[in-house]
Amino acid sequence: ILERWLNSMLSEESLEGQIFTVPRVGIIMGSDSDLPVMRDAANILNSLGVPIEVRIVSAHRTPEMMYSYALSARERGIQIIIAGAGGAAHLPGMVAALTPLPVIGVPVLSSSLDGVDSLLSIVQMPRGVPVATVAINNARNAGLLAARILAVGDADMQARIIQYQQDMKDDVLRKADKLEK
Ligand code: RP5
Repeated sequence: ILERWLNSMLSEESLEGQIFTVPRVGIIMGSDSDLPVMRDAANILNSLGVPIEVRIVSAHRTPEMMYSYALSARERGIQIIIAGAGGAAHLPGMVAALTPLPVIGVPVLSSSLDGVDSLLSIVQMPRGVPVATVAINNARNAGLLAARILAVGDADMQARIIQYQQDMKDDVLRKADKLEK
């Protein structure tokens, strides 16, 4: 039920084709309050055709669930985990400690310290336990980074990323052109 509710929070088009596919990227977050930020990761991965799953898993409120999620992810076919959290953002680091999969951390903007607390909690990992940390609230980049990692062994995915880059470039050039006129 939670999965359906989370998916219904994503855009309509993003749900297409996702339901019966084995997810390659797990998107997890500490609270449903992170969803408005984390949906950007889900949407970009959906638009690139990467099957995902979206879960709420809290390091502090549901530690057992976090533990079993991190331990089972690889066996279930997940290849990359994107973990978003705010404040005392321990989720990405703890998951990275429990799985051999690459973990990408998204620091979610917190109300009192402008997200710097989230950023530092996620980025300052001890040697040996890496978390690839994107900018505060930049879940889209987390999704794009996950797609780039998958593309190393996936020519179709690489073509989609090259197309994404081309579209971005065209968009900037179009805007620059409009400004000059
Ligand atoms: C963290 O605490 C979550 O990742 C969230 O960013 C933050 C606040 O959670 P709520 O109190 O809004 O549920 O665990």
